[in-house]
Amino acid sequence: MTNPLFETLFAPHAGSARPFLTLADGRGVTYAAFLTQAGRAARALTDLGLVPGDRVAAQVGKSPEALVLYAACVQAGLVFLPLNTAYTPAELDYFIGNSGAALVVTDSRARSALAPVVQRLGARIETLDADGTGSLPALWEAAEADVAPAARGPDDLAALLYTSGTTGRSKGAMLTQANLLSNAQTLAREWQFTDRDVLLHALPIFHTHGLFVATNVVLATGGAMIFLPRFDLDAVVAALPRATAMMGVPTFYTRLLDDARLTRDLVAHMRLFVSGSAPLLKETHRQFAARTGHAILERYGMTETNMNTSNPYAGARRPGTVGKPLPGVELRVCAPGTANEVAPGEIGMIEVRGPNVFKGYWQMPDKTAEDLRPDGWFITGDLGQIDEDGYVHIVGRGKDLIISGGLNIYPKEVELLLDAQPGVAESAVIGVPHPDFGEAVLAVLVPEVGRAPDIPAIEAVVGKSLARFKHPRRYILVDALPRNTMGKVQKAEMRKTYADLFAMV
Ligand code: MLC
Ligand code: AMP
Repeated sequence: MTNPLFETLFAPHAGSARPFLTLADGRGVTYAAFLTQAGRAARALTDLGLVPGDRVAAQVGKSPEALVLYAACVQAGLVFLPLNTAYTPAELDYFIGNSGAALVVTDSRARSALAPVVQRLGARIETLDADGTGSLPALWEAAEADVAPAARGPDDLAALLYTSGTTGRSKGAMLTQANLLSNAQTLAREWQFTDRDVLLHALPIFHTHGLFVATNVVLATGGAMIFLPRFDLDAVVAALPRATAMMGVPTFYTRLLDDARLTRDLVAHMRLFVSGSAPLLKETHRQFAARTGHAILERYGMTETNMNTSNPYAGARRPGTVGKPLPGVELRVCAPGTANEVAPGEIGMIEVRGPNVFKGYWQMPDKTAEDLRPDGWFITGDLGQIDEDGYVHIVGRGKDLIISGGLNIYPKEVELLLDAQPGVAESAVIGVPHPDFGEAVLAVLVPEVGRAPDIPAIEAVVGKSLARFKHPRRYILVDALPRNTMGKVQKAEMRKTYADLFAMV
C-alpha cells in the first residue's frame, strides 16, 4: 500500500452514496461527497506548496469541513495537528513555533490576532469557519479532486497531538499511520462496530477521543455519525433515539443522569455506551445501568498510546475498572522508577507496549527517553493494579495531572504564571472533586509579606494567557503551603483539605 491509513480508512468509501455525517440541522453528508471534498482539499494543500511530512496546524470549530481537512492531510501525506479551540494566542505561539507548522488554519475571527504570530514563525495562514466557509474551502472548491494519495509508510507521521508536560511545556506526541490504523481496527473489532452503526458524536475533534477513537472507528467500518458541534444536553437527548452508539467523557454521563428525560425508552435503539479520558465513578456506572439497562463500557487510553485497555463488549463490564489490555497491547505494572513488575495485585506504575504506542515527542529526545524505554515500553504516569481476573484498575496518577471534564491540566503551567504575579510568594494548583467536571482546578496562594495579591488582576492575566478550562475555579489564600520534612509541597494533603469545596451531590 502506498498510504495505508488513507487506503484503509478513507479510499474504500469513495463513490459510496451511504451516509457518513448527519448534522444537527438534519443535513447529511455522504461518503462520496466527503471523499470528493477531501480529494479537492488534498490538491489545494499540495498546490499551496505543502509536501509530505509538513505539519498543518488547525484551530477550527467542529464541522464536516474540519474532518475534510483531516482526511486531506492523510491523503496528501501531511501531518495533522489539531488544536483545542480554547487555546489563547499565547498558547498557540508555542504550538506553531515548536511544531514548525507550514500552514495554520484558523477561524476567520481569530485570523488577525494570529497573523503576526504566524508571520513571525514563517508559516502560512488560511481560514476555515465552523459553518464550513473560509479561504481554505474557497481554494479547495476550485481544485480538482484527482490527487493520488501521497506515498506514506506505516511508520510515517500522520498526526502530532500536543499533550501537557509535567514541567509546564507541552510535548508533541508523534503518532504514526500504523499507530492510528492498528488502534482503529482493533477497537472496531472489539466493540463490534459495523456499517449499520450510527455513532452519536458530541466530543471535540481536536483530541484522540473524538478524532481517532470515535471518527476512525466509524471510518474503519463504514457506519454513520450524528455529528453535533458540542455536548448540548437537549441536542444529545434529541439524537439518542436515532443512534446505536455513543462515546463520551464521564461528564456526558453525569449530565445525562441529571436529566429526567434519560429513560430506558430513550436509549432503546442504542447498543453501546463508551466512557473514557477520565475515571468514571462506580456510582455513575451503577446509576446509568439502573436507569437505562446499559452497562457503560469503560476503556483507558492516552494521547501517546491511543487506547490501551477496554472492558469487554460481550462479558462483564466491571464498574471502577478499565478492563483488560486490547489485543496486541501489552500492559505491565512496575515498581515506580524501575522496570521491575510488582507482585500480582499490587499497585505500581502502568507501562504499555504495542503498535498503538507513539514514536516519541516531537524534537524532544530527552523527554522521549524519560518516558519511552528503548525496548518499546511506555511509562504512562498512571498508577494501577491488575486484579485476579486480569482487569486493570487505575488507582491514581503518579504525575501531577488534573483532568477536568476530560481535559488535562498540568498544575505547573498554571503555577508558573501565578508565581509571577505581584503579591504572590508561591502557589500550589490542585484538582479537587467537582460534581460536573469530575475535578476542578483550585489555586492556593501564599501572599508576599505585607502585600495582598489582587485576585481580579490575576484572573485577568490568567484569562489572557491560558485556555479557559485551565483557569482556577477558586483562589484561596493561606499563610504557608503544607510541606513535608524534605520541603516538598504536600498536594495529597491539600486535596483532602479542600475535598468538599465544590460539594459533590
Ligand atoms: C468547558 N469549560 C471547562 C471544560 N469545558 N472547564 C473545565 N473543564 C472542562 N472540560 C468551561 C467553559 O469554557 C465555560 O466557561 C464553563 O467551563 C462551563 O462550560 P460548559 O458550557 O458547562 O461546558 P461545555 O461546553 O458543556 O463542555 C464541557 C464538556 C467538554 C465536558 C462537555 O469540556 C467536553 O466535551 N470535554 C471532552 C474533552 C475530551 O474530548 N477529552 C478527550 C481527551 S483525549 P465559562 O467562561 O462559561 O465559565 C484523552 C485520551 C483518552 O484523554 O483516553 O480519551
Ligand atoms: P491525555 O493526556 O489527554 O491523553 O489523557 C490521558 C490520561 O487520561 C491518562 O494518562 C489517564 O490518566 C486518563 N484516563 C484516560 N482514560 C481513563 C479512564 N478510563 N480512567 C481513568 N483515567 C483515564
